[in-house]
Amino acid sequence: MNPAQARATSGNGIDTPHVRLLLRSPFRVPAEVTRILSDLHYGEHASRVRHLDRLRPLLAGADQLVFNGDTLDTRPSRNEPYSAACRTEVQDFIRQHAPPATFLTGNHDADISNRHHLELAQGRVFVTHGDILFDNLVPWSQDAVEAGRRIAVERAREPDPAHLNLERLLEIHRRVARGIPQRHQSERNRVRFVARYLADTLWPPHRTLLVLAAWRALPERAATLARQHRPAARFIVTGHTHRRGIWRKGDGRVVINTGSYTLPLDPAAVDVSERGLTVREIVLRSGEFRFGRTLATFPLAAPANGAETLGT
Ligand SMILES: [Mn+2]
Repeated sequence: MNPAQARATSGNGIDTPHVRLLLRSPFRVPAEVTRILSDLHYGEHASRVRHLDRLRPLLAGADQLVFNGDTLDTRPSRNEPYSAACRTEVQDFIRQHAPPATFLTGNHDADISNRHHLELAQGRVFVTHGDILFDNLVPWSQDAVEAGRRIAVERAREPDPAHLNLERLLEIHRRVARGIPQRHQSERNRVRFVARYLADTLWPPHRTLLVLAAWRALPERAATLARQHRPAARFIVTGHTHRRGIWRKGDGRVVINTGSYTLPLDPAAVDVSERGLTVREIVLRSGEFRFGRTLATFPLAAPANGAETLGT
């Protein structure tokens, strides 16, 4: 593995300096921006990232990037050369055009790095792809039953299955996700892709209900995960269900889903700096992804009076 590949896949070069910066005084350090994107699904016909160059406007103004899972599909495929080529393209593009990047794993790219989550701003921002919120990875998929079975088997093998820490849970999800082969994702023929996509996702009709149920479930499950495993996290940033959204929970936590670059839904980007957290919509305009409206901004500075009760 050459150094560029190491940087693109290991995920080790970003969080340490960033965390260090965030620990310094806000008066001495310029606001360094970590930008979080997810669910590019590069290489799949359904993805609107047909060329990586389309992403160029999204790279400006970020000091570091976090790809929060499902950047592409690296699972076993009927077209391994294609999947491998997509991986190389992404790595080369990031190396040439982007600031330092961390790839967090998703269920489609469980081997893209060994990082399954990330904490920013002294743990106030917790970032993970989001399949950990579902005991079967992808409740709306035809793979859900098998994935759920394998996860249950793996969990039962643990010495204390009822009290697994987050790292262990994520490891199990990644191990199982790696073993679920691609379906329509690597199909290059457009007509066959559409046929397989529809077969995989629209039939039987109640799959739509499963998608809606997952959309509904995600915010509360994300907040619950934080309460159980990362009580200091005020913001939980996920992707996975492809539904962009910002949900303010009753306990003050905010759950943000950065959506997806696949049709028909829209993505968002989250910028984290020591000053705050900004969520912006991303629109496809003139063949490029660009920033659209600002959907929300939140302050991140620690309260001087210590009045904040979250995480205590
Ligand atoms: Mn996913």
